[in-house]
Amino acid sequence: MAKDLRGFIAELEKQSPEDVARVKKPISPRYEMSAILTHLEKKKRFPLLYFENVEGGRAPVVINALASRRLMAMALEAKPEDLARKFSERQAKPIAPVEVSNGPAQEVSKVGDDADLAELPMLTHYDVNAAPYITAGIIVAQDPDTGVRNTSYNRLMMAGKRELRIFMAIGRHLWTLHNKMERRNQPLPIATVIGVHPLFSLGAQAFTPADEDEYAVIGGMMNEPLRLVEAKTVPLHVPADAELIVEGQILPHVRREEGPFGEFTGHAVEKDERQVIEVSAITHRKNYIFQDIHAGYTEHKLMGAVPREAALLKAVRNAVPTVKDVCMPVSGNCRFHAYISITKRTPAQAKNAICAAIAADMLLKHVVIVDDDIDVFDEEAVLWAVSNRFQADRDLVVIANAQGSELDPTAGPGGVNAKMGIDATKPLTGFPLPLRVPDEVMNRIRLEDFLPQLSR
Ligand SMILES: Cc1cc2nc3c(=O)[nH]c(=O)nc-3n(C[C@H](O)[C@H](O)[C@H](O)COP(=O)(O)O)c2cc1C
Ligand SMILES: [Mn+2]
Repeated sequence: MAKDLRGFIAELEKQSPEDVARVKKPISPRYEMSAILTHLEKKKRFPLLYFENVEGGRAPVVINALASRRLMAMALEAKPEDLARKFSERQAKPIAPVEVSNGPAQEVSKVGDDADLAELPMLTHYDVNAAPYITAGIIVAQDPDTGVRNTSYNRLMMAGKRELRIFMAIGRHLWTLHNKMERRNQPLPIATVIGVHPLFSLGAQAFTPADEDEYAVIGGMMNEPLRLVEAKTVPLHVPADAELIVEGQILPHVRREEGPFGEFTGHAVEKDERQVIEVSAITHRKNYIFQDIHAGYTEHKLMGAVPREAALLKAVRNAVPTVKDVCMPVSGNCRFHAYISITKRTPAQAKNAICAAIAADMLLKHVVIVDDDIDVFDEEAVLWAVSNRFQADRDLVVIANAQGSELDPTAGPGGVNAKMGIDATKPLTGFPLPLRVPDEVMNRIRLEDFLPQLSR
């Protein structure tokens, strides 16, 4: 069976039922689901949430399909600390998609004026949000000259029965495709894919060159070819096993107000004049599941971490072959901070690692390089290394006025911000020895023999 969202949930309920929480009481997508999620986040609980009974008889909603490294590790068949490595492995082996004549994603098809976005259970997360949004929509678009397909998550604001407004970060692939078409005074046909297997979500975010077909990258991530069907109203192929597809086009030379919207930084982004999508069809499974990703919450941050960590690992390895691990922690929105461990072999390699990391990821602001005895997934251990092995006058790198994210709340106009590198590695020689109880004694004196009640 093809990998899809409902198959993943069924598998999860079988293998790890405590990771799925079904809400049976009627609930509104306007703030109420967000309240449930907020209560759980405060308790640091991140189960996959399945809202079965959505007000107005609308489709059920799933949130948190990628809210923990453990869930992603399950999907990728890897250990949590190996996610970036496994992601890189699969990214290096794309699998071409296959075309099929029909698929569940088109069981119900509403074309033209029959399409109505108001039927979807789009969520309103925060008091500042201007309208309900599609937040788990993966936009597929094709380069008109090369035929290469791109995928990216983009927030989509509800603006009418058949109108969405879109935020495309400037310079990214989707923005570039739209820009190319706009210069020709033409619309860019797109399809928005909603409700997919977590591996689809991860593959869709891979850092890829513009000439690589992202459907093949997604296939590689899923370890099976993606099944595609012809879209109803746009010249594109769409995933046959998605829950829901919204077809349409990004209009040339049209800008209308989008936002405010609460973003991944935990802050609102102001309204601005942004691009407009005219919807031409909505297709879905008969009993489709709607997916949401809560902006600024753990899932949103973590799902972006793995593709970025994979890209960083690769870039830093070019500069420092003995790089060990990379973690982009939730405290840095999984984008602004990176903790990188290296097995240091030459006196100043940490500085090279800092430069490589900063150059590789535009969103990254702060990099901490530690020795390989520090677990980068243990934030306290990383800060311990900073406190003991770092001197600001010698080990700090600051780059002023670099390109960062437009969403960084402290950045200047156009997302210009500062980058900082912290070398928290010890010198190769002449540093005090770390503390250790002799290995022989650690292995001989076992907790289960002396304090069995505390050994688990
Ligand atoms: C949940 C989520 C929401 C996102 N929202 C947006 C968005 O609204 N606009 C945007 O430009 N990028 C957004 N991104 C980031 C893009 O999906 C990501 O940078 C993508 O890989 C860009 O691909 P591209 O360069 O191929 O267009 C989002 C990512 C995630 C995980
Ligand atoms: Mn791309």
